Amino acid sequence: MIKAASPFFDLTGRTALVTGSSRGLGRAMAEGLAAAGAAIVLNGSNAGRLAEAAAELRAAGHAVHEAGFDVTDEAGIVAAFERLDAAGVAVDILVNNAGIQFRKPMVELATADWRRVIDTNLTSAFVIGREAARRMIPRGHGKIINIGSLTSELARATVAPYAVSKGGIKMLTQAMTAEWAGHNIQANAIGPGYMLTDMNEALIANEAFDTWVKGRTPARRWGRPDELIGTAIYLASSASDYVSGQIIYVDGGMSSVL
Ligand code: GCO
Repeated sequence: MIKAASPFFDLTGRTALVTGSSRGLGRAMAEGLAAAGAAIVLNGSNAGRLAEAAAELRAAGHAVHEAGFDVTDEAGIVAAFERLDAAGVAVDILVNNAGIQFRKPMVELATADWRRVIDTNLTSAFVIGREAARRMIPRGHGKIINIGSLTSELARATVAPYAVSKGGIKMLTQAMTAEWAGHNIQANAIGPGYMLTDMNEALIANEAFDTWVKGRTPARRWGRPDELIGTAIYLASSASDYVSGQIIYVDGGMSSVL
């Protein structure tokens, strides 16, 4: 348990649904929110990985529920929320983390691949956010944390659908604020920089790209998934009750410099 430095950051009594949380950034944030006192609803589309992650978090003493749905399956999302309702599990904190990357020049990009990235990274955040908000509004409180990217602001060649989806995440966060802040729901985003994740494995292994990231990042290094935890706890806690529509970059300074 991370001893809360102040009651502001204590998540005891809250439940957090983190999409794509059986590995990578989602797993790290789920563990961090659990350590701050939250019960966790783990999500993933791979049943084996989800069960393994749930067992590991339970072994660490955390309260864990499992919600194995595909974030592009609207019926599956609705059914998962209905199962949580029936089990008396109220989602107080939603982290829309699930996402995929697909690197290809646009002139070679199939429309189906474009749609797959947009559906997984952006439309899912709307659908899951809507289902969560429908339940948060009558309860009078909620926290939504959407996971953006440096590409929420700046494009990079060969990642168009990903960048467009993450630019959309930034504006969806602001749209959620426009409609839900009056119901005491704070919607914010985290913009990770170049992080050491499976999704970036090919980039990390590429010497030229690795050199570029370290040269372009003022911190001169890649970020670790656990380095998102503090910002996730902040945005999930009462410390951010008057903060909404913001995107906080955890990027070693990359978005701040030319
Ligand atoms: C890429 C990377 C990036 C990072 C991250 C940067 O191909 O450029 O996958 O998209 O993952 O989103 O903020």
